[in-house]
Amino acid sequence: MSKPVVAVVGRPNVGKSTLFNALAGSRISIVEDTPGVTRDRIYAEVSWLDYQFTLIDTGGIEPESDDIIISRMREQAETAIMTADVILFLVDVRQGLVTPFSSSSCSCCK
Ligand SMILES: Nc1nc2c(ncn2[C@@H]2O[C@H](COP(=O)(O)OP(=O)(O)O)[C@@H](O)[C@H]2O)c(=O)[nH]1
Ligand SMILES: [Mg+2]
Repeated sequence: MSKPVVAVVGRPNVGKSTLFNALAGSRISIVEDTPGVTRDRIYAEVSWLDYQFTLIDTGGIEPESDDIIISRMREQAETAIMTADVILFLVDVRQGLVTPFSSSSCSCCK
């Protein structure tokens, strides 16, 4: 049986790559203060407690942007969401859900 797939998604700069690296046990994904450093999907085979799964780090979702790179990052995140068995949606506790996710902003959530 194939391993479950877990995708880490959320807005840029909320700590997705930090969590990804912590679970992967290695600094695979770049952690930066600058949003938008991770632009594609990054995979790691993870063994955490007694669980084995494939973990995906994503570039972050900015629903309101028309910027081409940010749009591509959103598509990458949407692909990860559609691939995943489990979705870890991270938020910055200090900022909360600052941008409402309308049904038009994320095609995979329609
Ligand atoms: N205070 C605090 N900073 C964090 C935490 N997780 C990540 N960071 C910092 O937030 C910044 C963005 O982290 P990163 O993992 O690259 O976010 P990503 O863009 O969502 O992947 C980096 O400077 C991290 O060191 C956390 O739990 N607490
Ligand atoms: Mg990142």
